[in-house]
Amino acid sequence: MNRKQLLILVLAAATLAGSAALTLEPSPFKLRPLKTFYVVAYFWGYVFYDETFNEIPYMVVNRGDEVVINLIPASVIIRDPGLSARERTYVEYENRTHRSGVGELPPRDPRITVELVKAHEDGYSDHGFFIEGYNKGTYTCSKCGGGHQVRNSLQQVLQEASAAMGVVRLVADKPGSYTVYCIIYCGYGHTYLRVENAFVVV
Ligand SMILES: [Cu+2]
Repeated sequence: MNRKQLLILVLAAATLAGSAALTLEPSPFKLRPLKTFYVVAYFWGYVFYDETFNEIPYMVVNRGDEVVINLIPASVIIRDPGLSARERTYVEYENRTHRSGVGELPPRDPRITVELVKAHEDGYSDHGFFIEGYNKGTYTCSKCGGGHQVRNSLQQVLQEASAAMGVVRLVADKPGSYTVYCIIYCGYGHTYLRVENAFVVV
């Protein structure tokens, strides 16, 4: 090998090393911890679950984690079909709205039922989910698959109605507490479908 060949070899090696350094940050070879969450969106609120389907008050991850958030429309989950049919609502989750009140309507206000029924009848079966500060969001698509059937667990929903779900993927690179809110008009409570400090990066 003469001097010129050696120089070319060194240059080639340097170029490879340089490009490897440039691509180091998003390298597929560097494994990040993966955090998975499930969020049920209903009229009008979000319920957060960890990867083992335990309900949690908010989603906490570590800086650098890779995060997958699956958004599930409550319309593909019914645990009590009798009650749902009678009240024409998806009772399991919407009872939370009756208990907490929504917007101008205090807890147990009969107008809540009126607004819930109206939202269903107007066909607002989907919700969005947007993380302020990360500018990432998704939305559900109830008519994309699954339909309105009795499903007793989130596992069953994942098996039968995954096409209705939205997904957010992100790398948690900014520490802080972030608000999440709905980005699809879903009737009376849309403006109030908003949770402060729902996504926390420590
Ligand atoms: Cu909405």
